[in-house]
Amino acid sequence: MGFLNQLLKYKNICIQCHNSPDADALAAAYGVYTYLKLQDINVSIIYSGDYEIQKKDLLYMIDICEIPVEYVKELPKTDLLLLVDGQYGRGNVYRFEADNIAMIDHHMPSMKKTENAFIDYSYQSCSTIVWELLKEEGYDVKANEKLSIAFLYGLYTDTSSYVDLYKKHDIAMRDELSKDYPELERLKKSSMSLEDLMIAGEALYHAYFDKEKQYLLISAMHCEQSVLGIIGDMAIKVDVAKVSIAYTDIDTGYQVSIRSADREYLANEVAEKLCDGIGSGGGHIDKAGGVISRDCICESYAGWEIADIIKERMEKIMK
Ligand SMILES: [Mn+2]
Repeated sequence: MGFLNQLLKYKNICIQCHNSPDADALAAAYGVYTYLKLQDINVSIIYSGDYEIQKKDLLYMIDICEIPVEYVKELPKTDLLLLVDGQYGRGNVYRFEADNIAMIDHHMPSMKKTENAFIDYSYQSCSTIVWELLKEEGYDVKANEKLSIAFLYGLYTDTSSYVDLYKKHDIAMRDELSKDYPELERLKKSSMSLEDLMIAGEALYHAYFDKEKQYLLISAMHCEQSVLGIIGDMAIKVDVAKVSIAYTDIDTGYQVSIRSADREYLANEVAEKLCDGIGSGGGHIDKAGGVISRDCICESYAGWEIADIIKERMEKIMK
């Protein structure tokens, strides 16, 4: 029995996205919703927190994919609360009390494995996990164009516009679902807001350059992964930079995007070493990415600034 199938014992299921849902959370929720609906489960998609979705690309995604997501302050009556792209008890997931809780997530686990929690951070998007869970139940995702678009956009935004995409399951989903979708092209070209443009400009303006080791370190205010990717792509074009590292804070820690212009320092190796023991990183030889977990650095680098942790690690990596 697959993971989704075992949830069918609950007749009323509420799928909760993390606060300020992103494309990946919405797509993952929509994937689970689609399956449960087919099985005649009374199912809804909700999120809470301080803000309602405002980003233009997400509103367009909800519209064209017909994702029935609702912003709520109170949990509708439900037998099971199913969290996607987040974990119960985390700061970015509004805490509702519920008798039964399940989770599907691709972030570092903050709890022990239970039969109701599918948490695997070897996936780059939660959409990929749900895509696999649907396949396990014999559901043909490719035949559902709206869901395909949602999954692809979820993966796209969680991997800096596919640039940091490197895990095999995630690549397999992109390859299987990819098709000429004009709606998806439009989504991809509206993933940045004017504010993001300013964040990128500001981050680049304050770039730190290590003259001796020749790497650029760029701190961006809280921004989308796609923006980090754009910053990295631009920074690595600087003539004296061998490596560039751009990072931004995310709820669970820091998202890092790495570029390399020097074969002595491969981006994937820099990413792996930079995140070793405090998160996970990897990618291609010239472009890579990673995540540094706040919980991990609180343990091993208590009181340190993230920039100092990266500098200390780069000192060893580029020796
Ligand atoms: Mn995600």
